[in-house]
Amino acid sequence: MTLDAATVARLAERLDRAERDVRPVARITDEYTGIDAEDAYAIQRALRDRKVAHGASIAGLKMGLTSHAKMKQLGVDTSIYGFLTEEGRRSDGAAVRTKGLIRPRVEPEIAFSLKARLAGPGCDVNAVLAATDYVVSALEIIDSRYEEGRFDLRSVIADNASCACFVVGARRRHAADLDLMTLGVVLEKNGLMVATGSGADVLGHPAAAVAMLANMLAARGEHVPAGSFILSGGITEAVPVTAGDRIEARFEELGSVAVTFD
Ligand code: OOG
Ligand code: MG
Repeated sequence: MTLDAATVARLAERLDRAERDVRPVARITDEYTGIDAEDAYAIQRALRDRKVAHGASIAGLKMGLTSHAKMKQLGVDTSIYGFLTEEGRRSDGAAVRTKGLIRPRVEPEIAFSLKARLAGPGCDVNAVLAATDYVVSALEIIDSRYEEGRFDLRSVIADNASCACFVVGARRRHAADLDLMTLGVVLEKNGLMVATGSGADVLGHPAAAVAMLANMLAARGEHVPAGSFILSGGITEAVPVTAGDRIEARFEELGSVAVTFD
């Protein structure tokens, strides 16, 4: 940790404002070149506290950079996490305004809703499956609040892992009834297939991403609360969208989930 509390609060405010005003800002590491991951998560935490103070409620958490497709797209090999708000939740078929976003991209994900808390260290796939109420298909809409440039993990962690909003499919399934590893997905943009993948693309098993989340939080003395909704990370690379686009992810067993942009 290299930043003081006042700087952390100021940087969180800058990112919050960039999102609200739809106006990208310079990467935090351009100004603070020496910050570490702890600084970045402290800024993310301050951003979360700010949003809650302004009336947002926390829906859960997201894992990011959990698939080779995403890691390759961004040139990194470390997974990260962020938070989800209820205000960011959309239902299947929702229309999202591109005017409210900077450079939106969409990725298909498998989401978990937890009935019990999850705490690390030592959390594993079986513990995640035992704590899961249901799994459901999802699309995450990501939108970096930074000006275009090289990808930088610490800046992205501070920017809540680029989360903008998320669309949740209608078909809830018990995890025990499915093989989440071999469960396939076809991603379509405007009716044309753009990517395919399966649950195994996410750290070998999407529940492994949720376990990693619990273990990462344990290192900070935190846990995943019961009732949390969790995005386990993009299965394929993210697809850029503009007004008029429609994205649909067709999941085996979990059905389809779609979003349109206007
Ligand atoms: C970072 C967000 C990563 C995922 O599912 O991998 C993420 C980014 O792509 O800007 O949400
Ligand atoms: Mg994602």
